[in-house]
Amino acid sequence: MLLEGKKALVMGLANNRSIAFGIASSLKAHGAALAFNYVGEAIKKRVEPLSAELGGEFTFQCDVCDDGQIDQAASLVKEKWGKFDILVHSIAFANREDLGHRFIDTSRKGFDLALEVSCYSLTALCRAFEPLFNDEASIITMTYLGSNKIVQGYNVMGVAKAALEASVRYLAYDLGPRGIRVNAISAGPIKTLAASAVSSLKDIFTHVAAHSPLKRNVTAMEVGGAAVFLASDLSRSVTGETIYVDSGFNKIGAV
Ligand code: 1JT
Repeated sequence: MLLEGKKALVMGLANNRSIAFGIASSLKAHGAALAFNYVGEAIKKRVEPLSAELGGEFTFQCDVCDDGQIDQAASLVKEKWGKFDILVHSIAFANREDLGHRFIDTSRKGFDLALEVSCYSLTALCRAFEPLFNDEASIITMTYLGSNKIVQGYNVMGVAKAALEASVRYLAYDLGPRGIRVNAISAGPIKTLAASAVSSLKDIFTHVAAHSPLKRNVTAMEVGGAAVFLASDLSRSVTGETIYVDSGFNKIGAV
């Protein structure tokens, strides 16, 4: 098995439709041990049964906006596992009012919040976990096409994902000397809890199914396949990269 003996921390699981769930299932299928975070009591109630279903070894509270909780998470992971091999960052947030309307209307607070949760959190987690990563560890985050193309309504999330993809490159540079790799997966639209916040997404699903090279949408399990590749030794020279798992949609100019 590709990930036998590897330990994977999966951050951002909300329910069984989460991209984090597809990734965790795939990592487990290839032999990885798992642990999950949750943000508050409501999410904890959902994460614990899913963690049990996936044979998770422990769960822990970690709100990525709170440095104290990040430090506590690092202490707990150190106590439970010592070192670990795979970090999955599948976390994003923006105020609903900042999606779907005009980007120009994004407030300072809305901008800061989206970038703090969706982008800065990756750097904060990498720094806190740096001493706990085994050499040749793999860090994986999630992004979306709206980072480098206009996707009407994605707005401040597009700006946050652009900054996230740039963060992936700089983190790859800082952690590279230890063989630690940092990559992003740019997934096509998937019907998750986050996606349900967006009314125009229905049209995007229809558009991808009609116009992408593969003429279909993607699943969280397919994203999991790319995550297994990035987590494993098969990708040992791939770092700072954004891999598209989107039925090839990003390559279309006009049809
Ligand atoms: C968030 C949300 C991050 C939805 C997201 C996301 N990354 C991708 N999606 C799906 C999506 C969203 C929009 C879109 C196209 C795809 C919602 C909660 C905050 C984090 O534009 C039409 C808006």
